[in-house]
Amino acid sequence: MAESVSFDARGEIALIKIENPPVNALSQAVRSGLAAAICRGEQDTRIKAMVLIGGERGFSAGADIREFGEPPRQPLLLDVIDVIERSSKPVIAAIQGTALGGGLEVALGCHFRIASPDAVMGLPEVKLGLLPGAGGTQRLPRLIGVSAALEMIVEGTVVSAQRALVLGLVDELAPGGLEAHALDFARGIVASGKPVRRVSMLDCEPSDQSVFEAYVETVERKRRGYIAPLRCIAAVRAATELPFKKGLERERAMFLELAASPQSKAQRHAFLSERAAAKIPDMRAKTAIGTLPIDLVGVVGAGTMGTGIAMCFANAGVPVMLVEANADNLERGMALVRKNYARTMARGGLSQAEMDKRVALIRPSVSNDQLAQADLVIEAVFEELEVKQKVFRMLDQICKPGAILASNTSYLNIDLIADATARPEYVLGMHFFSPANVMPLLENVRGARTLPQVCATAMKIGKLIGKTPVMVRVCDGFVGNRMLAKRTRESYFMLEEGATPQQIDKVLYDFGFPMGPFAMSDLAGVDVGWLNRQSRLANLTSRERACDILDQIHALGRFGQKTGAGFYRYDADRHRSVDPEIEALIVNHSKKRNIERRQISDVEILERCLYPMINEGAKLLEEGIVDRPGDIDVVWLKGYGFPAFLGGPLFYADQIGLPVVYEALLKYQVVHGDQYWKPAALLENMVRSGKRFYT
Ligand code: 3H9
Repeated sequence: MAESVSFDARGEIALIKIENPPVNALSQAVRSGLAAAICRGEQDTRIKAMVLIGGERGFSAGADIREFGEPPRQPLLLDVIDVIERSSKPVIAAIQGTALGGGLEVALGCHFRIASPDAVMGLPEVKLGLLPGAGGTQRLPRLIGVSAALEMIVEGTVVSAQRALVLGLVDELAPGGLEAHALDFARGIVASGKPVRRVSMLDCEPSDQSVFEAYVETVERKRRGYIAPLRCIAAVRAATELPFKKGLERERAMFLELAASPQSKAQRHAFLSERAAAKIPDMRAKTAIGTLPIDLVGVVGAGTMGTGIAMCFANAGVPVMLVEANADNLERGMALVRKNYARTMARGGLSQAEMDKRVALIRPSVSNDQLAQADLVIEAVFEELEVKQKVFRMLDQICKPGAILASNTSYLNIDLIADATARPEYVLGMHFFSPANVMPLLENVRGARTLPQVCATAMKIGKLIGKTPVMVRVCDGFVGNRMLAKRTRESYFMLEEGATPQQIDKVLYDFGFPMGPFAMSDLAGVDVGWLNRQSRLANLTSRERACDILDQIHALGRFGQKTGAGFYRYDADRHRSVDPEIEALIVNHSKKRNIERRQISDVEILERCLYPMINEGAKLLEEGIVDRPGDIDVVWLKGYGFPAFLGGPLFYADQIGLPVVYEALLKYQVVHGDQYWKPAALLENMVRSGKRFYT
């Protein structure tokens, strides 16, 4: 028997334990170990029942994601689960930690399921561009009903043990020690002679077809462009229409189709890149690097960003001082916090007690002295170097030695900010994205002198507050905004050359972004974009300065959705419509600049929006701003709505072929000049040597 599954006879009960750290993924060794253990239990006449349990960190996180893409290796999980379910002796799944994907499918193949109260269960395959391919789509609706199964399978929702009990997914909770409880439970089953319950033998409740149609409609709206959720619905539907075995065949066929699809490949890449981004390569070997304790956080500035950041910590149960010199601004900030929580509560996402608890964790103050005890202070004041340096000078005086001082800057040089202090090794960037309490990305920026321990702490704290942290180095705009600036530049150039905001927005929307650059600008605020442009005018080329469409729209007081007009016009419900006034403004602008307007094709729009970003990504790698292409993809997936089914800009570039991107860069270089379109040396080298971003 493989070592990753142990078999231990405890009297007449066999304890079968999966031990495959870190998450008990169902690798080939685990699958064969499980099948062998069940057979051994079957054959051993002293054994009357079996308990299946996961060692240490959980039951199982499902199929081994790293095995996907390789030829399937026997035994298949499907067959192992069949062996479990067909066992003549009761098999009890004892679930602690996580039972996800194939892990939950194994539990569904068992005859009984008990769980510790802190366990969580789910079938999140859809998030990897897959469907549960080991019977999950056929067994779950039979056990908990079609509606609940659809929610778990199509949305990948993970449920708590308490909810699982209500749904009938587990038979009992084990508040004490799970292993002892499971052994007692098994003995009870043996003593009572209770027959085994095979989920595959249960009837699947017939379901009204409109349930499926409604789901399809929701998925097409909410998960635009994704194939897997639609296949998930079809698989559950098959459970209601076909006998179990036929349904299983249908599920398997769709699983194989999805597993081989580019979308799933991209989504698996996104999953693994996210995990890889959490580890800083040049620190991995230094095992002695610890992290600093963060028990109290300070946030300077109670504007939209500052309050959002404070909420992130309160949500994670970390006390946070919110400091703002102006009492009125502070009160406005706290009102915003309460409003945001109240909105979550109204949607059913938070109880009153939990909301009160979180608000109480945010301690407002007008006095900087309150920051003396903070272990980490995050500055979220106006985006101007001198302003930030002044704040850091003050923080350096007030904060205790060893406290980390972080800037939420989205562009500025962390090293220059650190120069304002006598502790540059404790200074770094922690770039949150707006709205900070919602957006998952945290772009951590290490300065030239930032201590490894400080970097490691920032990564750990990022994970603690539920963000996806990525570590980058100092450059103008870091990874995300530096790449975005290239897309923004081309979008405006195309406006003056002949495109319309709605045309550009539609191309990017159809590509899979939640919205295009102009709809985005209206949402974020034209005034916000304008302020940013003003602060960066010195960095712009003469053509970028002259392409001042944003300035003109700003001058009309059209600040976007909040004023009912920006690049578009908005009604009271914020529904968008094209505004002829803006079209006229753009046409007039082209005329004044002597630019002859022309038809710009959708292909050109897409190329001119995406390829400069890919080129800039290559430059970021070349300059060592990031260590891996995956870090860039994660920044774009988590911070800018790049569609996960395309895996991020650099993964996408590999898929369409780097020579294709390179040739297009050369084509535009001829028309628009070296300044904007010169291919990165790294890209050129990769194309010459037939390499890709990902091997
Ligand atoms: C499936 O089951 C298909 C079946 O229906 C059909 C089959 C026929 N495999 O996230 P973390 C690694 S599809 C391999 O940082 P956490 C992860 O890469 C699967 N490795 O920890 C990382 O490795 P490293 C459906 C996996 O505590 C390490 O474990 N299941 C897998 O924050 C720690 O991960 C899922 O989609 C895996 N399945 O969160 C569940 N899972 O240290 C996916 C994790 O080398 N997993 N790793 O970077 C998760 O959601 C989270 O990892 C989990 C732990 C909640 C389990």
